[in-house]
Amino acid sequence: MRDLCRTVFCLLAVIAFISTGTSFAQDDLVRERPEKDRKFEEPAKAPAELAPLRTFVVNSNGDGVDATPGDGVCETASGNGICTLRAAVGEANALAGDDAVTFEPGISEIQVNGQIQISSNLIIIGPGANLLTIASVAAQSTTSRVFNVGNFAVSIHGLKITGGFVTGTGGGILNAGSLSLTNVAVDQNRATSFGGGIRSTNTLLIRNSTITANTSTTSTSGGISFAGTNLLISRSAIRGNSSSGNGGGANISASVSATIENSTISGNTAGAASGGLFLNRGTINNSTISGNTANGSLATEGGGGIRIQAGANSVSITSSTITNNSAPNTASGSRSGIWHETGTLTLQNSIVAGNTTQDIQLSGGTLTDGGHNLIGRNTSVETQYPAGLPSGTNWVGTGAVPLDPLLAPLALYGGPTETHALFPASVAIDNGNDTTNTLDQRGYIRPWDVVAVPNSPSGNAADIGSFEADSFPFTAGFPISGRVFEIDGTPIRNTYLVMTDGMGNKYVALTNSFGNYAFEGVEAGSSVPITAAAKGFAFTPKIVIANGPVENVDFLPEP
Ligand SMILES: [Ca+2]
Ligand SMILES: [Ca+2]
Ligand SMILES: [Ca+2]
Repeated sequence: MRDLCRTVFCLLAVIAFISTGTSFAQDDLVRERPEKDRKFEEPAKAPAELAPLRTFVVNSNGDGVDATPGDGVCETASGNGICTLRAAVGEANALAGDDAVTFEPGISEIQVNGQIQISSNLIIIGPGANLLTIASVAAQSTTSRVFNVGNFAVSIHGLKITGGFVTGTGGGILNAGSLSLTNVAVDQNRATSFGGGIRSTNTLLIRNSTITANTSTTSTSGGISFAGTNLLISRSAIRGNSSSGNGGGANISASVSATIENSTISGNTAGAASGGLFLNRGTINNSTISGNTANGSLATEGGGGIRIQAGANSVSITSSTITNNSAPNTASGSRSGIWHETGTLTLQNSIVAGNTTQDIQLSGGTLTDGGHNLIGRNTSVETQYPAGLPSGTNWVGTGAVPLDPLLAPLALYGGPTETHALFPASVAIDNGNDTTNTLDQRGYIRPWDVVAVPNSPSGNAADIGSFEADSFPFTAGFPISGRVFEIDGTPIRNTYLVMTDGMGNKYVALTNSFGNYAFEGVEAGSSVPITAAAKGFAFTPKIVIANGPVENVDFLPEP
């Protein structure tokens, strides 16, 4: 390992050694396991084939191309040592095999004039979405997005993508490959056509990320346009995007079975149908859909929160909260919360209430009750949800006397995404039955029994919706540990180690007399930079990905 570190492959070899995934790209493509399983995950050994993975370290905020792609050296002119992001990706594209790109500390913004084309398996590891911005400064054109990802396995961590304005699809990112985004912000990009933020025609996995304020100026899909086969949105926010056509937040093609979990879709606006989501197959679990608007006035438009429309589909909504969405169109009732036209929708342990004028418009298809729901107004679904407090296992109001779920405003009440907290008198508390989740949307323990509140006789003390009242966070984080020692093995005591999390919070550890240090509870899946400082020594910072407990993150002084 130490010999390896004298080569240009040093940094990534270290990262590969200390990471616990089977491989970056492949591991990122594995579906996330439930929190309760990951908690007990044992560290895996990094496979040998990761050792030769090349890393190019961006040391310039310039935009020059690589002088000689394929020579294994990232530099914009022979011998100048200047490695830009564009040069690093260009060099990686020219070389066979997987590559990685990291950034020297202190680089906070890189302005790119024209898209960066990725045509190789690649991992890009930034320090955090709040610490590094990749901004497109090109004039609007067909190539003025930030990244164009070809059909390769690409994962991007810890940076912000902004400023793209494309004539065509995918304002921030156009993806034809297997793309994984973790701790990434896609903010304020525009496209004239599909996908102001992202357009994907292949696999797209979004974790711990935000897709905000993107616009499709003359078409559909403000935040995300998805027409691939595998879509995951987890622990992420899709907020404040807009489209002139359908799908303010996301427009997901009819054949796709999407998984949306522990996420918030809020404040998105469509000029036509589907303010929050157009979704026809898949699952929405432990999520919040709030404050979205579909402004279309035609008979074929509406669906403020969600529109479910295309053919013999099947959508399951569990432990989610759908509120405060609106659709002014009254062509066939007001389609404010959920507009369900075809296929089967199963609703379980969810709040659909407080949407502007109507909660569910059933215009066709089959609505299946999974029990333990809170329906504010049962207009259009009186058969499936007869009024009653309770009505079977459900709590159901009417158009004349709506049931108020007593939700607090959408805000951060813990966890990575905004939720609606429950006021203490809400009937959602302890009247639920959540057999899917061991945590609520925020990552707080569920079910949590409020002793003073009677539980639903057929439930498990879970709350209805995505928020568990009176609960507390489950720390699913992992430890990171290592030693600091001299080349001859002498431990260096009293070395300060500083770790920065994705929110920019700094944590400090001090080595003991054996040179050991440890950080506890590092957020699962996060990539964190660690710096070391000791009197008389200089150390190269490391970036660690906490996919499990990480040991042997050792620091040796620079010669
Ligand atoms: Ca080169
Ligand atoms: Ca409870
Ligand atoms: Ca109780």
